[in-house]
Amino acid sequence: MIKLYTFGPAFNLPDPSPFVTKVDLTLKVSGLDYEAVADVNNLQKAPKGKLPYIDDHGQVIADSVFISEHLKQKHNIDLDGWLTPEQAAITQLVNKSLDENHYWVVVYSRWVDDAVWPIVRDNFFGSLPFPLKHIVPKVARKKVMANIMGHGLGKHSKDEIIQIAHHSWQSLSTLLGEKPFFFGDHISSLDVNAFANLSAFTLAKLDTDFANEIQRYPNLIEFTKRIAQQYYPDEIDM
Ligand SMILES: N[C@@H](CCC(=O)N[C@@H](CS)C(=O)NCC(=O)O)C(=O)O
Repeated sequence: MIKLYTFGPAFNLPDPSPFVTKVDLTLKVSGLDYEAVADVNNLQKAPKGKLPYIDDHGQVIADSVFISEHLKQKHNIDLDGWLTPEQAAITQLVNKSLDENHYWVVVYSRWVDDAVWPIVRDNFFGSLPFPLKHIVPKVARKKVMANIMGHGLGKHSKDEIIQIAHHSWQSLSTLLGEKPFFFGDHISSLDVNAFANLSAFTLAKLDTDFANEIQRYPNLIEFTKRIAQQYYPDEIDM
């Protein structure tokens, strides 16, 4: 059985990481037999120092994109196999935009925003013994702050980051329209990745300004609810 290494559920989400959620949902949609191994210490064993990674009968693959590629090569699982070449190209680029830009908005909303950080800190680190519960979150936050600065998103003001988020949400909302999924009646990797990213604001029990702002796009809210109802009826409280 495939083992998927995750952080474990948080904030009413199957996983706090959009990348982990992306792979988890891909595996659910594919119907392959898999087991999610939830442990924050998985990070220490991760081949690229990041989650997710999978162990497929001894074959260890890190990174959500390479995991998808592996599922295609080894198990013939391709959520985009039915798309036209043009739709597949759009999917590639929108997925990159979600991974490389929207993801950092999610990171900002949790780790940088002072209004939300104490809740995130207690959720992630609250169960550590003294004095680790005071030291580890400080070190971790410093590292995330350095990463988001290095990426560049962290250099913007909160209002500017909200604007950047609106650009993604507006485009996704237009692309989705009133359809059940981005390309009609069937799920594709774009739906999976959009769910993984948008649910961080539409379904997470975290009262961020971003969660308020995304309310302007009812079709995106309904989209994430529909996917949650279908694939996470017991894990996500709606
Ligand atoms: N390109 C990777 C990104 C994975 C990633 O950034 N994972 C984050 C969690 S969302 C992580 O493990 N961060 C821990 C760290 O950087 O120390 C993928 O697609 O899987």
